[in-house]
Amino acid sequence: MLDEQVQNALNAQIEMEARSSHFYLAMASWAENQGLNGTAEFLYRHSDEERMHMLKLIRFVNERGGQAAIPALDTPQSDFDDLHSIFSTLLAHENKVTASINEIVGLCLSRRDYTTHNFMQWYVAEQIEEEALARNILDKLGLIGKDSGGLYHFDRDLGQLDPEA
Ligand code: OFO
Repeated sequence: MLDEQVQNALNAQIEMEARSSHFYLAMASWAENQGLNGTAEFLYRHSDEERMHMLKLIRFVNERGGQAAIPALDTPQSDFDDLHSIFSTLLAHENKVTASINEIVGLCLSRRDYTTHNFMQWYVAEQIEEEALARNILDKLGLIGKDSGGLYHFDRDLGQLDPEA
């Protein structure tokens, strides 16, 4: 049986992953409406990936004899100034997700739930990738500045980038 505190923390994480998916969906839609089709593709895939993170948690909670809670979601921010604001918002959001995952890992140790601790290692590794990717994209945007040719190539390249890679 899943420890109640651990279950509550995992259910809060399910909500966080669902909000990530919803948030990146709003960003993808904004990018598509700006004609930034490569960025939109990348963000649509990123949104799908977050849904997969949520699903993985739901299934784990249920498999361990707990009850996964499916959350209601608020309307996410849907208007952005530019790509820099999109990706800095995304990085700030991922930093919060990392902090939340670290809290769960700490809780698992204090509750001696080594099974969930082991399961959460996948998320720990995933957050390293997600933060590095967002930082890398922001660095590229910084190099491009206001150069529209650079932006064209950036958008095209991002469309081919796998957020999972
Ligand atoms: Fe699920 O990693 Fe981002 O939020």
